[in-house]
Amino acid sequence: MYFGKQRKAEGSNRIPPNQNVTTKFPVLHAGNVPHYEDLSKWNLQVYGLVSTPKLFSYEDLMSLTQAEVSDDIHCVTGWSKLDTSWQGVKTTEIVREVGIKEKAKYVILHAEEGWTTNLPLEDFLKETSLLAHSFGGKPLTPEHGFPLRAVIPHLYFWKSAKWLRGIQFTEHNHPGFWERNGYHMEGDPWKEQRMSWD
Ligand SMILES: Nc1nc2c(c(=O)[nH]1)N[C@H]1C(S)=C(S)[C@@H](COP(=O)(O)O)O[C@H]1N2
Ligand SMILES: [Mo]
Repeated sequence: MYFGKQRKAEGSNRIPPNQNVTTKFPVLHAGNVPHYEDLSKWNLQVYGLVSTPKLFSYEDLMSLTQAEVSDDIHCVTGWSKLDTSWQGVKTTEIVREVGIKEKAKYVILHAEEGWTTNLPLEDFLKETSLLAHSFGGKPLTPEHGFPLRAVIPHLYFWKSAKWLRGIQFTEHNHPGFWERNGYHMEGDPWKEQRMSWD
């Protein structure tokens, strides 16, 4: 288990510049909320610059080592939510399953409806990065990404793809949905990397 808040509570300020704390849980996305009747048809494809590309069923993911991450999240539109807790599988655990090739430097997260986001491999593999199936101990609600979403708390929350269906490892940095529309390739809230020109 890893508790980011304990680390950050030691610092004097845990709110990144120009963010406001909310106790609500806003729902933000482009496109439609998918509803799954039958998870036996759902899978997660992990591919690209890996030694063994794999297709994980929901059951496969549940049989991997389970982990919990508690941390603050920061949306680029200005809200931050403190002490969110997520349960799922560490990104490092998935990488252990497929093996990363040396050339891999970036990751593209693929969601339903062709939505994507990109991030450096180093950020994807950070200790606090999780593939979450649950929030606060309960399965994700459809609006928040059921059955599986990425949670990358140290970057603006748009990098945390809901309705995750694919993880692709690449050599080059390919802009995703918001990144093609001007959002930052990295998205560090502490550096206020909101738009690509920030
Ligand atoms: N598939 C998908 N994931 C997405 C988005 C999206 O449009 N599509 N929006 C992102 C944005 S901008 C934010 S702030 C968070 C919001 O997550 P929440 O609705 O659970 O608060 O989801 C991120 N993940
Ligand atoms: Mo966002």
